[in-house]
Amino acid sequence: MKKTIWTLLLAGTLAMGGCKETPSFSDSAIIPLPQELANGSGSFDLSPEMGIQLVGSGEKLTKIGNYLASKLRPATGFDLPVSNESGEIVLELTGIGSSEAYEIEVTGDEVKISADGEAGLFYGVQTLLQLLPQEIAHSAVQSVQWTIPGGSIKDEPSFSYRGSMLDVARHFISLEDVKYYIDQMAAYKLNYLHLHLTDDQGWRIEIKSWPRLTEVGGSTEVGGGEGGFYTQEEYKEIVAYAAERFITVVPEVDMPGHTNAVLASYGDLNPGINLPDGDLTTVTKTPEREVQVNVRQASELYTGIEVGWSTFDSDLELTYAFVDSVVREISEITPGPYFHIGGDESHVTEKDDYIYFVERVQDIVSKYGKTSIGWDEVATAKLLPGNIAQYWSREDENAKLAKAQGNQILMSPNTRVYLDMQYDSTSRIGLHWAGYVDLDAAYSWEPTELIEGFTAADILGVEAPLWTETVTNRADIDYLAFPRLSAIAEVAWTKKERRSWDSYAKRVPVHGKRWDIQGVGFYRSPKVTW
Ligand code: TNX
Repeated sequence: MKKTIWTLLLAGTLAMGGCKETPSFSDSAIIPLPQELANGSGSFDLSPEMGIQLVGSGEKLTKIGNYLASKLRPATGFDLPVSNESGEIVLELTGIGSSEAYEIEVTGDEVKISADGEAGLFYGVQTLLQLLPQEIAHSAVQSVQWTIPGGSIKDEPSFSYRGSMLDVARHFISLEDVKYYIDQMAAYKLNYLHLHLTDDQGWRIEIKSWPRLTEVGGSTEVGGGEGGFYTQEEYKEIVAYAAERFITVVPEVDMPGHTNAVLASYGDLNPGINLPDGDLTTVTKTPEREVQVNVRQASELYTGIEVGWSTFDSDLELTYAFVDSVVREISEITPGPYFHIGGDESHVTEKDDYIYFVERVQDIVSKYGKTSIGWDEVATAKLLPGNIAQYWSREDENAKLAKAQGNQILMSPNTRVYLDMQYDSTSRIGLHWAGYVDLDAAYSWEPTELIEGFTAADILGVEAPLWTETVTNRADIDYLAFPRLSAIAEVAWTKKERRSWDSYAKRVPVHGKRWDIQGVGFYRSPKVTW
């Protein structure tokens, strides 16, 4: 008898050693870390005859089911039919609200994701994809046991705005690469894509009533490349692609500074710099060159990377007619609530002119039914109720001015979330005016603790900007955005008490394997063991 038990135990141990060990549920490398996660019993094996069952109704529910199937089919090779009748992966939508919360229950028989809102269900799907072995990221069939340990998750985000910004002005980013970035954002439950559509070096969105903006202003970029722009149809395509992934596009037209591409396209708008109207005189047209021009003549296109030297003329009525057309045309094709008016680094705009300009532009944005976001300097003006100041400069004064007016801020502290900062002095691209931002710096901070007197109620959320002075292609985007974007996504999603660098540093290497599989050329920060 004794001998039999020992034989059985030995056989069991050998069998366990023979197959790949299933990690426990709580060891799953989910980023952002769910708020509640508990081990269960047994484990679920995804197998060829299984399917996806939709419980509830609505067009988006079907879309989410199909999205999940499209993510599971390539690597598993399974059919995974999506139906209302049966299936072992159950997607249950109990409402149609805007809730981003979801729950997951994994047992031996089924995986059930339930949510009260469509976005929540979509996030549950993202979590499920991360619960599966990383081979699920392959685009060709893998012979893998598709096991998920038993357990349960209850999850919802800390902040309602979790974003990233692409500067498509300094270097134009193709439609295809923007979609690629949207896919990566969706995997980390980010829900706002801010497009910095205009700057000194380029204008990147078709405006039908001012066609030279793209003909002239879109014709180059930093370094003198050919630039580019999105037609309104292409912009709508980005908006729709993002919306299917529960991401809202926030368009930015940066003004009154950062406007040389406009001034090069329409001389009538060009005040020159610090000049009284109408004088023929010498003006600094670009930081590098002095040229004789008459004010109201087009400036030269600019392909350098200096900031803070161009401005609109805030006394000129044509300026506001221009802004009105631009805000109207972009708002018409932007379903999201926000319009970003820029407002940063207007170093050559007189303070009074700046305030007057920002207040008039806010009114125009509000007339077209949108809420303004502006870089934090806009808080020196009177903000309309509900408008947002984006904290970037580390000028706490600006953030405090916003709060004193009863307005929220969006957190983009440059020493933590600027994806264009170099990781360290050896980084092959990136700037370092705000210092070096390695992975631990991007991870280890708390939005509510950065500015004295601020609480969660004062903060709309967190956004990580990718400025593209040194970014020219997808490999450059990958190198600067990953892994940092995943760290910032966790700061925005997971509550402070749940977050720890040690835990993140153990989970992110699993994502590194997925990025390798997907061909994402991420930076192997020496701060973690990959
Ligand atoms: C500052 S951040 C800027 C951008 C530059 C960036 C480079 C902000 C609102 N303005 O114009 O691209 O630094 O890091």
